[in-house]
Amino acid sequence: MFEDRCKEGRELLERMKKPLIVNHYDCDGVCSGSLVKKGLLGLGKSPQNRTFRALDEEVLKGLRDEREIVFVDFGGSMGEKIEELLPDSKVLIIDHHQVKESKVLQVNPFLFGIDGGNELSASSTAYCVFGEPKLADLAIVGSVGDMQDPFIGWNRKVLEEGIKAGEITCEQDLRLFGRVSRPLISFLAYCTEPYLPGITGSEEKAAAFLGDVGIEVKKGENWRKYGDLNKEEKRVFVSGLVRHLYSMGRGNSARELIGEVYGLPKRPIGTELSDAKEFSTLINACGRHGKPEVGIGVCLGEEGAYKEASALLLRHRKALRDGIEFGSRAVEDYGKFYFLDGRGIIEDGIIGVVAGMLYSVISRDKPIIAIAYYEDGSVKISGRATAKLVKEGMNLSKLLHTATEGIGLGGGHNIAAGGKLEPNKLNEFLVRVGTELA
Ligand SMILES: [Mn+2]
Repeated sequence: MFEDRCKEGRELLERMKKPLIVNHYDCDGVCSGSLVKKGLLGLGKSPQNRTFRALDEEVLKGLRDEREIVFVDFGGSMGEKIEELLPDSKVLIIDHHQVKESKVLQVNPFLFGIDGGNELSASSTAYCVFGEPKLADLAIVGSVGDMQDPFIGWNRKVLEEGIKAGEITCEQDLRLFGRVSRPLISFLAYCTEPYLPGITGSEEKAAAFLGDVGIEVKKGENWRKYGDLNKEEKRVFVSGLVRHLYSMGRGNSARELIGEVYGLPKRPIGTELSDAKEFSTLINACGRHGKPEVGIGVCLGEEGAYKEASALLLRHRKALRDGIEFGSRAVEDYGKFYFLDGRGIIEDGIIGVVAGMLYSVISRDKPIIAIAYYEDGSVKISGRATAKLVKEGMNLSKLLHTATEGIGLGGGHNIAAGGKLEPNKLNEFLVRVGTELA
């Protein structure tokens, strides 16, 4: 049973002294890496973190001198390689990607028939290993970062434990980024998820919209935030947005405006850290712009880390805005899927996020495959689908795995997957994707 495996994992951690935590660089990777660090500190250990964009043989070879290693948010598919390359190390894998069992001890929901794609992130899996309610906030932030909300199954259990312990709140409200931390005008002007046609990208138009619906943007000297509005103002604001989106032919986005939001009342109120979604974007910004250690510092509440992360977030949001502006012009309809060529324009670290956000400007009836350059000139692939497509049988992990066979690497989740291609194999890859989807 999954619970027994979690207990085994915990027992192995208890036998470690100075483990090296090796985690993935995205939000879930950084949150799970931080959660494990916090948990281990609580057990009196002296852990350290190292963050990687991907786990491959090169990385494993570089870990040869490490005696105790915990892999988080990746490693599940590398069990045999780990055995071969790190035969003398004590190793635990905490992962939630589709995988097979090996001799290395692995805590992974997929090994127990639980869907790690939507029921447990690496962070909430790590939470289950420690079972410590104080760690529930990071578990939830990681799951939100992996787009697993609204929570079901095991995530729901973690959420409920967190609520009970006073670490998390949960309510129905506007789901837009910045609802707790951003003044209303920039809240709207910088909104990329969903993209608000006619508003996103322009402070002037955002201010005009607020004027139209009759909401005051300032109270005395202070710029108001969505969280400062009273109930009636919130209602007026949301229905104005819904009307706007429908008038622009974006009814799909309108339906996604409201949903479950998760608050973190023990983190500084009025900052990104008090809302799980904003927290997750902050962490993503750190990891994806080469500063995962700042993200870990934020998760652990270290001084100074938040300020540095905020600067990275500004940069991140500008890159996303530019990316989606470019993407909505450049995305092509390839029949069975959409294709976005972001090479030379969109950074590899955010191409997947941009691909996912494009669903607010393209129809949701087929998957999107986007590409960018890695620093070494090879091609990064990111695939995104929708929950509805997955329900109808779409499996992007399988698709990318098959379509890259012999010419690259690919895998991940049903709904979001990634890969890497040798530079001159793009045409072959695209033809294969088309064939697989036919
Ligand atoms: Mn993950």
